[in-house]
Amino acid sequence: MAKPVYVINGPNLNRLGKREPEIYGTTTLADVEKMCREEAGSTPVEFRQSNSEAQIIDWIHEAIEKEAGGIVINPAAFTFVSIAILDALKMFPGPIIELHISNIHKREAIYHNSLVSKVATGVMAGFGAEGYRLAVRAMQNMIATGTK
Ligand code: CA2
Repeated sequence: MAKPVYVINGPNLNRLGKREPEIYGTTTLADVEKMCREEAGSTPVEFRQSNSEAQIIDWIHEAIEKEAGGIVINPAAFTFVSIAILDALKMFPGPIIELHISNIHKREAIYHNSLVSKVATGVMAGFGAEGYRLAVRAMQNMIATGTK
């Protein structure tokens, strides 16, 4: 059995497709989960969302314990403020993809300084919800090639 890929989503992303479609599109998080599972094929996907920083940290610890193949994470607003999430990700030995639906660099300055980028293997932003499909594909390639 292939090692699972964790896809972890941060605060407010449960509202995806329901608010601010001009920035985040009309795809819902349930649609995103389906896309990730389709793209992953036989690779198991642990798809999670929480508005709580503590819960996200616990899931990163779970990914470490379960020896996950990789983590795709959209930490949403925690990206820019959470040293605790950064510290948890530092403990994960495999590849990490930081993903944002919008192009954070084109937005206001508060969205420019990602803490998570300091530990991510790769960073993706601005591909809309489709970015998740691309991220799962990229993650499978990282796992297959041993990229960290
Ligand atoms: O573009 C992204 O994926 C973000 O991580 C989304 C975060 C924002 O703080 C980051 O800078 C970029 C905000 C998530 C808000 O989620 C919503 C979902 C649906 C409707 C409105 C907000």
